[in-house]
Amino acid sequence: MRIRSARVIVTCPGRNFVTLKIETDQGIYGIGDATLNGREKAVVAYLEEHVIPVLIGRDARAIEDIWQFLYRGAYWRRGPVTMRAIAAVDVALWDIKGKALGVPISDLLGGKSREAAMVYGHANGADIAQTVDAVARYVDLGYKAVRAQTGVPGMALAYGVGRGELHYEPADATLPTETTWSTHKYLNHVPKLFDALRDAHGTDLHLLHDGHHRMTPIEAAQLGKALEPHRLFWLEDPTPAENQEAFRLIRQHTTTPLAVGEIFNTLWDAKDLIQNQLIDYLRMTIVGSGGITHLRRVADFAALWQVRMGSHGATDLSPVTMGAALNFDVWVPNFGIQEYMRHTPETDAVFPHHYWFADGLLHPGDAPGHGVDIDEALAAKYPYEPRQLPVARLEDGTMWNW
Ligand code: CS2
Ligand code: MG
Repeated sequence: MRIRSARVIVTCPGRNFVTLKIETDQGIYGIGDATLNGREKAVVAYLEEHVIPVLIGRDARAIEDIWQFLYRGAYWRRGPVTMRAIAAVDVALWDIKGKALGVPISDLLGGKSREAAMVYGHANGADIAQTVDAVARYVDLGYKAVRAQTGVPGMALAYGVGRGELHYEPADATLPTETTWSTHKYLNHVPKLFDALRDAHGTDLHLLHDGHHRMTPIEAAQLGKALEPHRLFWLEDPTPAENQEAFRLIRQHTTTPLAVGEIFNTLWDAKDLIQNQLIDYLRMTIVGSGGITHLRRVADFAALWQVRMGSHGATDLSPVTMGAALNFDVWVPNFGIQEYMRHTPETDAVFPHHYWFADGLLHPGDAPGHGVDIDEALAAKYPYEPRQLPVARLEDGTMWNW
């Protein structure tokens, strides 16, 4: 089964998505997601100029060899652009293999460890009362786990506090929106949110929180300590992880579980964090980390240190990634949780899929491959729109981590 053609489809049904479609000489095709939020065209060029030409004529069944060819063969390894391009090829090929054999990708990986994946939704509000209400709405929808973010007094546009309800989308403007950040104000306020949430919603509900890389290690340690009585499921991205050692300091001070990894691209970004047991959950996902072929190696490595997988699942990860991620989640032995930020109805229509939500769990469905398709005629009605992620500055104007 040879690769006959491959092409990139860019569509913006409310937000931009980059999809690679690979077709074989046997009429079977597969699709993979290559979306890099705010930098979409860089991956389009990488695929069109450097990857697609070397794919044509190759054996579509040789997933491992093609992965190694694209990773080692580029000489320039790793990075968000390269690894998304590789992921798109990899996922499309797993999709083709599943379709050719008539089985879902979870079967190719070794079969299901569970029927469905527990997911968490995003509750956010301009203030604590609104966030408490937003969490209630997720509980009513059946969620067992909810991430909670709140606006902070005196600080406009705190991270994670959206303008919409279920469909929060940070990449909101052609040029980056400038926001202001104060860790001091944030640290004074966030523990009050979790006091209110536990008062209102009790102790059974899993609560999560995302620090979005904004704290220094000692500030993160303070927050982790302050939140210990509320038994968070995790505190995410407490501090930037370029220096993996930074987490040692946080870990020495708090038992609040730590999660990191949505911007990681290979195992090398996470190796020290895992083997030194500095984290509890790894948030790497298929589209960011070179596809299923690499992520399953990462997961097996993490399992040795009891680190569980908690895949990134914001709206910039297309339904194609969600379909692949759910096949991965129901297989992976060291599964933790799956993030699930709902896509808009327009996006769901462009990407018809077999996964479905019930009682706080996402079910991957039993369709061959990953179970997600693209309606190309509909996709063509939504042309690319340049959009970028916001930036953050401290109150004195210093650039900070968004
Ligand atoms: C976030 C994301 O989902 C998350 O945990 O950190 O919303 C992130 O900001 C976006 O994926 C950026 O594109
Ligand atoms: Mg995050």
